[in-house]
Amino acid sequence: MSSKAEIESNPVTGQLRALINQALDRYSRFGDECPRPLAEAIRYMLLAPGKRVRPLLTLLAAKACGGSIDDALPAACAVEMIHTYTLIHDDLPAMDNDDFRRGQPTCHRRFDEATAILAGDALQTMAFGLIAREVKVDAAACIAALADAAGPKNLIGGQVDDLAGGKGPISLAHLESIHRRKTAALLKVALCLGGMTAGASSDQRQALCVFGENLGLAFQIVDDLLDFCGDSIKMGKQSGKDEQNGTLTYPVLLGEQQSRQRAHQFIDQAKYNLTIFGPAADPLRTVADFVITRNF
Ligand code: GRG
Repeated sequence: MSSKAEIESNPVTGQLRALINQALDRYSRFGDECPRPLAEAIRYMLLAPGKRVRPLLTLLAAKACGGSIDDALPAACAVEMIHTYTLIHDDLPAMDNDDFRRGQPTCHRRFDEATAILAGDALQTMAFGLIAREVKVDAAACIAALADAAGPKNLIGGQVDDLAGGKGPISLAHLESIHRRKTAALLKVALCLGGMTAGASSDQRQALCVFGENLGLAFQIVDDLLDFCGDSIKMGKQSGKDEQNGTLTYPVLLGEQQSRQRAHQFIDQAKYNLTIFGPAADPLRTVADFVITRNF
């Protein structure tokens, strides 16, 4: 499974993506209570054709732990809201200054900078409100886990170091530390939240966490490789931006072939981390295969 068509036509991931898209649509209807340009900007990016990898992971983790998709759906959508806010803010002129995202003009290009900043802010508060209102088990713990992953020690801190690019230390350890925080933390918490909504055992939660960490590290190497040598049209965003922005990446540090090898190592390790689930985790293994073979 490597292309958009394949992820959509796969019976498990295709159906769940449709469910996620419907729920995101439902959770972002505001009526007259939200100024129209803000509501439009939020829905413009949230409902744009993203891969929905993170919410899929939440739902599939819940299933692997014997839980229900319905119970996990609000947490899954909350993770996608946080992810979408980071994309909107990352694309701003003050950060990566990108023109295209998810196959369409970036939020600040389609609207304006102030609206894009505020749409990102709104998505963040919507995510936490959604969990508080809709998650039935351990909502406070879910909020804390998501706040940790998205906060200064992880996602935001990783972004700060990423923006420093070539000005920071140039070593594999530093690059990996950025990837752990900027990318892997959100994939990891997406999985953990699935486990939490399903009442998973501590062994199951631990397995999901390490799976998420390894999957996230592979995900970011593949993202670096796609930026280095991918097809802008398939990806729905401009390639070559990392070099333009002086971003420290795997292909710059290790070259293309070694980067690919490292991504494969992380995926192999990630699949090994799923052993305790047996066949119940097969759909998660499918997502791991998608992560390493994706071309968008
Ligand atoms: C602004 C606080 C803040 C953080 C930004 C998400 C991010 C951190 C930067 C975006 C650029 C980037 C390469 C981030 C790493 C995570 C990543 C690979 C995001 C893209 O995720 P996909 O490929 O996107 O899942 P879609 O559009 O498919 O959801």
